[in-house]
This record gives sequence, structure tokens and C-alpha cells, in this order.
Amino acid sequence: MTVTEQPSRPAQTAAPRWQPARDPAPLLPDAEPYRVLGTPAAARLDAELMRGLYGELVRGRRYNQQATALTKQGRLAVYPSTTGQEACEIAAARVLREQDWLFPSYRDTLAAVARGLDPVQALTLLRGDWHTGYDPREHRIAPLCTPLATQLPHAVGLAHAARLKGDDVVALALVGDGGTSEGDFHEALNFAAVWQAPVVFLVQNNGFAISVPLAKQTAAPSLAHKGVGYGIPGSLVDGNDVAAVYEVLTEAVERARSGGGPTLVEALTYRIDAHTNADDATRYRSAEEVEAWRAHDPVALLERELTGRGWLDEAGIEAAREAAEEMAAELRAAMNADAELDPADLFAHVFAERTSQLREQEAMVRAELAAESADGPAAGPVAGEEH
Ligand SMILES: Cc1ncc(C[n+]2csc(CCOP(=O)(O)OP(=O)(O)O)c2C)c(N)n1
Ligand SMILES: [Mg+2]
Repeated sequence: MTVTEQPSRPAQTAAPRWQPARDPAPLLPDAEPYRVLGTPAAARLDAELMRGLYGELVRGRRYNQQATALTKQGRLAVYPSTTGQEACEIAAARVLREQDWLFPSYRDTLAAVARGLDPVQALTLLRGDWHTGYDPREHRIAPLCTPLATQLPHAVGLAHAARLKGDDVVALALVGDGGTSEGDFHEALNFAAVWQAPVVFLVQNNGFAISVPLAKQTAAPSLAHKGVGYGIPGSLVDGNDVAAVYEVLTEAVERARSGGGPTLVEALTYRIDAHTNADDATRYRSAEEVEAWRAHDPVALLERELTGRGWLDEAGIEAAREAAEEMAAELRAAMNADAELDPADLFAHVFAERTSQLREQEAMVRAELAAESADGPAAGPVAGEEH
């Protein structure tokens, strides 16, 4: 006797239908990362746009080298380099309009610089000089975010609010592979999808979260697949192919702008340098692995394509290098000047009303500074503080 034949059971009603509300197939990323450079698709590229991106990549590479050198000279406290990841950084900055917002992580000073921020301002936080170092509203660049993935819900909130107000604003948020394991990643993607917020998430999968390789970070088929669970299209792209990243992000930004909702883009790339200057990457990865990725270098990939097509010549390469050298020289000079800092600023911009703990800490710092100074107290009362 089958279960349905049992006489004591009530008449069987039709099982409630629960079907996926949406067909997941269109949300799935392709199996292979999208590429343009070195493929027939490169023939339809805009030569002028690509030459511009090439100049920015060369400048970006030089910026990474210079900032790293500044850590060795004691002029920068810490620098998380994006050497090898320049294509993602540059493309992310370039696909946005002026009114849009960029939400960077600590690694993404280059994206901020490519969006037009003064490199010295971009490095202020990493130099340990001041809070953000720039006015986020002026540049439409959120503060560089050190707590992993917390920039993502902020991006969603800003994008959703702009949409409610009828403002034409897209938010593009950058996050690392490790950041996708954070609760904030989940919350941000879920809200973004439910609200259809105009936001683009760009995961720079550079293979590692400090020393933790991706295989120990996730069992997902790819990070782009994570979008499907939220109802967000996932897209996989070669993160060292600037033409491909530019195209995929442009499409995602346009979709967001036209009311089509969020996109999750996973860019496959590699962190050529250590996590920061304080890290020794040889302890957890092989020289062979690094060399293999050096052979897939974003600057070289584009250079090869452009010179092969006759879109870039030696003079063009030289001009890009000279412009990059000029930027590096300016950055060196600016960073070699000592910043004038008031230690009391540490306490001045944390809360609208200072807490008793902050007041105690401030008094402690003042006392220490006074003790160190032969001339007596180091600083007067802080503006706005009641004494
Ligand atoms: C909430 C939080 N937990 C831990 C850390 C310490 N931490 C700093 S960077 C990092 C690795 C992040 O890796 P990933 O997201 O892949 O970014 P990448 O540094 O590779 O760009 C960790 C664990 C942090 N900053 N914030
Ligand atoms: Mg990483």
C-alpha cells in the first residue's frame, strides 16, 4: 500500500508550487573568463580609447612602484600594491561618469588616482597622516575601506538612496576575493538585488587573501557564481585584459544606470607583489607561479596588441613612460615633504560629541607630547572642544 492509499489520510491536495521565481540560467557566468586582447574581437576596439588606457596602465604601474619605494624610504607606512592588477583599477575608474561613486578598499588607491584624486591625498591614510585624506563628496570616492567588505553595503545604500531621489548615480564597489567571505558581502548583494540598486560589484580575485589561497577561501565554482543565489548576474572576466574588463564593466554600469539592477563581476587577476610591504609572499607561493602571471601582464598584453595593430609605436610608448616618470617625480617630491599634523585631529573628527574615553585619551596624548617637548605643552585646545 502506498502512502496515498492510506484511508486515514485526508484527501490529497495538490502540492504547493514553488518554482524558482527566475530562471537562473541567464544569471550564470560563462565557464571561461571573457577576453578581448589576443582574440579576433580586438579588431573592433577603439584605438584612441585603448591608447588612453595604455597610458594609464603605464602610469599606474609606475605609481605602484613609486609608492612601494616610498615605504622603503620611510615615507609611507604601508602600501598594498596593485602591481599586476592595474587593468582592473584603471577600468573601474574609467567606466564611471562624474556623478557616479567609487567605493574602494585599502588596495585601491590607484583606482582613486585614476579617477582624478591627487596621489598624495590618496596615500594620506596609508601614510598614517590623517583620516580619509580627501573629501569623499568632492571626488565621489568613498573613504578607502580597511575593514573587509564594509564598503559594499555603503555602496548599495548610496545607490539605492540616489535612485529613490531620482538622481542618475551608479556606485561601483571594489572588493577582494577574501572579502567575498564576509557577511557584509552577503548583505550587500542581497539588498542590492531586492532593491535592484544601481550598483556594480567588482571582485578582484588576485588569488590570495594575504596568505590564504582561493581554494581555502571558498568551495564555490567561481566567485561570479555567488551572484546567482541573490538573483544577480555573475560575469567572469580576465582581469589582466583591460579591454575586456572595460567592456564588461561598461555594460554592467549601463545596466545599472538604466534600471537593470546590480551585476557581480569577478576579474581573474594576480597580486604580483606581496600583500603589503610588511608581508613576505615567498612563504606561501612559488616563484614559478608568480612568473607565470608575469607572462600575462596587463601592461604587456595591451602593448603587444596595440603595437601589433600599428596603433602604438615606440614614440607612443616613450611618451607614456615619460608621463609616468613625471608623475613619479612629483609624487616623490610631495611625499618627501613632512606633513604638518596636529595630533589632536585624531580625536576631533570621530564623534559629533567626544566621548569620555576620547577625552581621556586626548589628555593622555597631550601630556605625553608636553613631556617630550622642551618648550612646554605641544598643542593648545582643539577647536570645538569644551574645556
Ligand atoms: C573585517 C576584517 N577582517 C580581517 C581583516 C584583516 N585583513 C586585511 S587584508 C585581508 C585579506 C583580504 O584579502 P582580499 O579580500 O582577497 O583582498 P586583497 O588584499 O587580496 O586585495 C585580511 C584578512 C580586515 N581588514 N577586516
Ligand atoms: Mg585577494
